[in-house]
Amino acid sequence: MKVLVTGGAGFIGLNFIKQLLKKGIHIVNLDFLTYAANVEQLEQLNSFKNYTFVQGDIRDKEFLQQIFSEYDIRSVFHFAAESHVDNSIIGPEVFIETNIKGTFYLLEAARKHWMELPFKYKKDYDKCRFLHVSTDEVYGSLGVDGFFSEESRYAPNSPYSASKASSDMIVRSYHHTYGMNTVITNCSNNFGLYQNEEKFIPTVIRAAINHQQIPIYGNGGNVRDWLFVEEHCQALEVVFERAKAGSQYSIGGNNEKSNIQLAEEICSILDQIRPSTKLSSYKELITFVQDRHGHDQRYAINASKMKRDFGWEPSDKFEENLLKTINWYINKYGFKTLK
Ligand code: NAD
Ligand code: TDX
Repeated sequence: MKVLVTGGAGFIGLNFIKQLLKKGIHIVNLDFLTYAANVEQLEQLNSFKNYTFVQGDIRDKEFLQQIFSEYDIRSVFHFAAESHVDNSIIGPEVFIETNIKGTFYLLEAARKHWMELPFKYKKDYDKCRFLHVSTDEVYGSLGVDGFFSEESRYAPNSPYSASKASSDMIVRSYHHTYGMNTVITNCSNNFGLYQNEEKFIPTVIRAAINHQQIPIYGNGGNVRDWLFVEEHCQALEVVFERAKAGSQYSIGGNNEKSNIQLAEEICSILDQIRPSTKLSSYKELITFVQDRHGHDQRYAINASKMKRDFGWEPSDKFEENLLKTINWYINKYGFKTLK
């Protein structure tokens, strides 16, 4: 019996697999290896005996059915997705295909495999679990006040968030209709090691150390709630182990920053640990550029259900984790790119 992780070559999936492998759990990592995959990092995982990599597409339903039977999958952590909002604005179709249809095919493969297993008791079927990793963006945008929680109304604004919202609804329906043991998590913005360079924090670091303009959309006043990826991964394990079937959890960092505030914070850290040879501060590179279409103003999570049910809460180690992240990116491309 093995645990299926989809999208395990991506940012969060890779962090998650590293966490689980250390515990001796056997993981099957199913990833299509799109542009977002961390191929070099994946190779290091091959040294674990309890790890199997399968390259494949969640849009391929026959292939998914084979995987469920071949590895007798009874636990699923579903990360695989197209994840970048800007890409969804330029080309939404692959978001519909991967995030909606891909999730549907995966649910179907799980349902068919689990229903065909010769379980003597319904409780054995109920032990098979499908955890769907989703986002706070399904709830749309907040004004200056308030927080998203499990009770918030779905109001997605981008093709990305609409595709994630749709996938959440399909997962929900599989619990209500087929009694499948599903759980949905909606997390705020993650940061940390292995994040694709298209995302905001890697963009700021890369631009700064290359002495390029640091692009800030609009006036930089948009707010995100940042959570260190390893804390998100721990939260997912807790939810998987302890949540009730059909439940949903909001996960957040309790750590709101406007984009301009965060960019300046990163620049200040870089000024200390890797001062520019040309500028008195990297902040001089900050440039306001055209805003993202339909740019959500503010995301913030009330994660009190996670605390109440499981005692989980985010740490207050943002600065320490941001420094760790910056150092990792400097090692990744700092020395060779600094002019
Ligand atoms: P990512 O873009 O870094 O990685 C996605 C992975 O999925 C990649 O390895 C890619 O190769 C794989 N993939 C894409 N299409 C596939 C397909 N058709 N078949 C198989 N694999 C495919 O994404 P991420 O930031 O690690 O996000 C992981 C999940 O977490 C996503 O579902 C995302 O919506 C959700 N999420 C992300 C954040 C965040 O801040 N990054 C926050 C909340 C929720
Ligand atoms: O160059 C940039 N300049 C800029 O100002 C980029 C790439 C982003 N931004 C802004 C847009 C957002 O307000 O920074 C903020 C964060 O942007 P992203 O890193 O693209 O993240 P976001 O759009 O908030 O979505 C992320 O969090 C929720 C993930 O990409 C999603 O997958 C997740 O669901």
